[in-house]
Amino acid sequence: MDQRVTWQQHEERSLTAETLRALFDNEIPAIRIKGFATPAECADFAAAIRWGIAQDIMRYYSVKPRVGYIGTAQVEYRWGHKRDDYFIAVKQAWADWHKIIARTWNPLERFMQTLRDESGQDVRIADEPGRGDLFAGIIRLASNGVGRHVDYAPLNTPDYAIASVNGQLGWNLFVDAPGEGGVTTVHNRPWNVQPEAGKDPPMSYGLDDNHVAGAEAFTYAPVAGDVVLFNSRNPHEVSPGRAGDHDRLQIGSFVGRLPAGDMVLWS
Ligand SMILES: O=C(O)CCC(=O)C(=O)O
Ligand SMILES: [Fe+2]
Repeated sequence: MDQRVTWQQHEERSLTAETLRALFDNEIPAIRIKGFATPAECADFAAAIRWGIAQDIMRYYSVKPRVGYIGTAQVEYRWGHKRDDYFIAVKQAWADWHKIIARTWNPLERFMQTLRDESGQDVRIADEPGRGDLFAGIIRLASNGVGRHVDYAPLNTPDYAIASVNGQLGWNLFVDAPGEGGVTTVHNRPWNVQPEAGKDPPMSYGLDDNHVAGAEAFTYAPVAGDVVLFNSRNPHEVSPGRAGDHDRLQIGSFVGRLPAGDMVLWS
């Protein structure tokens, strides 16, 4: 992809087969599915997350600011870990996650069905040959914001099967959201920093302004009940919510597009 690229338009779009393709191809900045969940469903899911926090099911990423999660993140195992460690974590992640889902409803299933209905494509959880499913559907508490980073398996995770995707999106359903702050900025500068042979992929978290200088930016606000999708190959960050405001509670994953057009999900 070119270093200098521009989106063809700058509005959030609704989800159709065509806007999905355009987002994968980085022609538009974001898709919003308004009212994906009702206020009652959001309250119910948020209560299940809070129960999980009280039960100590929530863990915290190895990054600052502090982001809580239920499930696991493949990217935390991309280097410095044996592959076995990740697939052990996946088992625990699904067990923890099902404890939450058992108390409420399943946004991951609903989202996958929505993608199938709109795209007409096969949509499934990503798997690694000989190893089984990855984990998808990470539940997060991100009220303190998230540092600037990129999520793109072909460059971040070249030795897993998900590296064969030719486009990667992030989706999140917000079930609670701060009234101020908690805004995501997406910079139109698709990550293109190639791993050197025999070395770990370059760090793609905590990216400084040099990585986005001159790039156009798009911001979206979390709204409880809405799903927002964006192209996660672009650097993105989340600003902190205001202290004492509502928490930023969400569930989501990545969606990778395989060369045949079918899609796989992981977190
Ligand atoms: O919460 C958001 O708006 C985006 C979080 C994020 O970095 C992601 O889903 O990849
Ligand atoms: Fe991300």
